[in-house]
Amino acid sequence: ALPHDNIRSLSVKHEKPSKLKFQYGTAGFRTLGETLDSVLFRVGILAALRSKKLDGKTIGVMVTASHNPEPDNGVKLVDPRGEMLESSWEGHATLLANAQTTDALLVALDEFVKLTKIDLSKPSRVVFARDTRPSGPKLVESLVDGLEALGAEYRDAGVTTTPVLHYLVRAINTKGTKEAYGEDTEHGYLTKLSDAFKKLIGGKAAPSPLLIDCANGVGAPIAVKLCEYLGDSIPIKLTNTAIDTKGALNNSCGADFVKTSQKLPPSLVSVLQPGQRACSLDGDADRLIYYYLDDRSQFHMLDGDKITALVASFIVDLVKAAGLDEQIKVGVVQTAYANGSSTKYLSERLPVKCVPTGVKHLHHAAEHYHVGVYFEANGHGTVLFSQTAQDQITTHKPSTPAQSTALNHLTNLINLINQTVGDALSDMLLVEVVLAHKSYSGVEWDSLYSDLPNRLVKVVVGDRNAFTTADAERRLVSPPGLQGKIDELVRRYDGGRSFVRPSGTEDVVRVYAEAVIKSQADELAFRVAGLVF
Ligand code: NG1
Ligand code: ZN
Repeated sequence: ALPHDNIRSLSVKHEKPSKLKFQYGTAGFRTLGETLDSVLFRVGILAALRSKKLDGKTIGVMVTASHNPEPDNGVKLVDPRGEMLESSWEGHATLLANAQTTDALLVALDEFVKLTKIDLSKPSRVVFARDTRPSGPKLVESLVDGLEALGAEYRDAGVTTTPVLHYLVRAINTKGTKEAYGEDTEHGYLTKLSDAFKKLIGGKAAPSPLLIDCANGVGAPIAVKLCEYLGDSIPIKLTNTAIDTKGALNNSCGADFVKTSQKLPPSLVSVLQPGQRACSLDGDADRLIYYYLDDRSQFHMLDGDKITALVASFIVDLVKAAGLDEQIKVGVVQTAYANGSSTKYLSERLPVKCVPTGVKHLHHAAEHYHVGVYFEANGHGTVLFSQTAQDQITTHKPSTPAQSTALNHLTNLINLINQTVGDALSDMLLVEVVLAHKSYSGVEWDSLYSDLPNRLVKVVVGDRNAFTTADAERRLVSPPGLQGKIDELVRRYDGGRSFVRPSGTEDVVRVYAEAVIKSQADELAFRVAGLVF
C-alpha cells in the first residue's frame, strides 16, 4: 500500500489553495508561480508512480513556463523516451492536483493506484530540472517533498533547458543498450551536438557571425557553454543573457515576442547589422525564430515554417544523393497556423499533413514517415528519423564517393538533431549547417517562398469550451452557424483564410487570418474576432 503517514506528514506542508482549479494542458500545469506549491508536491508523487508503472524507468520533470511572463511557472512530465507524458495520464494529473485536502488526495491516490494497476514494490526514478525563474527553487523543494513522500530515487539536473532535460531522460533510459542516445550529462549533450556540427560544417567556409537573443532565460548559460564546445567552428555573439535581472525574462525579447509582434526586439535595434543573421530562443530554449534586416533595414522573419522548408529540402536532397530515395520517404507535419505559402511550397515537393496544435500531435504524426520534419510556425519542432531510416543509413553500401559523403552527412544529422523534442540550440545548428552547405544568406533562404501577411488575435470569451473544432482545427463545429459566417467573410478577401480555435494553454479563443495584403489580413482577423465575441 501507499505510505500514507509519510505522504500525509509532507502533504500538510503543501495544502492546495482553496479556490484554484488546475489543469494539465498541452504544456503541463502552467499558471502564476506562487500558486503552484501543492501542484509541484503532487507532481512529485505522480512522477514517482509513473516510474513504478513503467518498471522503474526514469521519468523527467521540467519546471518552466517557457515563453510566458516571468511570474508564471509550470511543470510537465517527460516519458522514458524523452517524449511528452502519455496523454491518458494528463487527466490523472489534473484529478490529483485538484483534490482539495490531504485526505482527499490520499483517497484519490489509492483509487488511482488501483485503477492503473501500479505495482508499488517497483523502484521509482526521476530526474528533474528547472529554468531561471525566481519561483523555481521553492517549487523544486515542493517537488522533492513529493518524491520523498514515495521514497523515489531522484537526480537534480539543476538549471537547464527543457531540451537538455528531455535528452537526459532518453540518455539515462537507453544507457548500455543498442539505442544508446549519448552520455547522460549536460557535457554529453554538448559534446554530441558540437561534434556532429563540426563534422557537418567541416571544409565549408566559416559563416559570418550569428547573433543569438537568449530571451534573458536559461538558454543563455547553456548557449555560453555550447559556444565553448563549438570553438571557432562558428562565430556566435550572444545577447539578452541577463538571467539575474528581475523582470527581464521574455520581456520584449525572445522567440515568442518576435513571432507575435513580427518585429525586432528593441534591444537588438542598435546591435543587428543589415545582412547579419540573428535568431531568438524562448524562455526554456525549445523554440527558435530567425530573422535579418535587409539593406534598407527592413525586418524579415524566418519562422518555423521557413525552417521546415529549408531543412526538409536539404534532407530530401541528401537522401537522394545517398541513393536512398526509394527506401526513405521524407514527410512534413504542420498545423493550421502554418503560413499558406509554406504549405503550398512544401506540398508541391513532398507529403504534408496537418494536425491539431500542440507538439505531441505533430510528433506522433511525424513518426509515421521514415523521416518526419515538423515545426510549429512559432519555431517549436524537430526532425524524426525512424529506426527503419536509421538502419538504411547505417547499412547502405555507397557505390560512389558522392553517396558516401551524403550518407556521412545523414549520420551526423541524426546526432545533431535532438529527436526527443524541439530544441532551439540543436535546431539553430541544423539551420546553420544547411545555410553553410547551400551558401545561403538570410535573403536566399527567405526567398524560398513569400509569406502571406497574417494576423493572430486573442479573444476573451465567456466559455471557450463552447468552441469545438474539426478538420485539424481548421473548422468550427460549435457554436452552431458560426463557421458559415466565417466562410462568408473569408470569401470576400483575396487569398483569404481564417480559423478559430480555443487555446489549450490560456483562457482565450484564438483567431488567425491571412490574406494577400497585410491590411486585409488584419481586417479579416478583426472581423472574424467580431463574430466570435
Ligand atoms: P495554444 O495556447 O493552444 O494556442 C500555444 C501555441 C502552440 C503550442 C502551445 C504549447 C500558438 C498559436 N499556439 O498553444 O503552438 O506551442 O502553446 O506551448 O502558437
Ligand atoms: Zn518553450
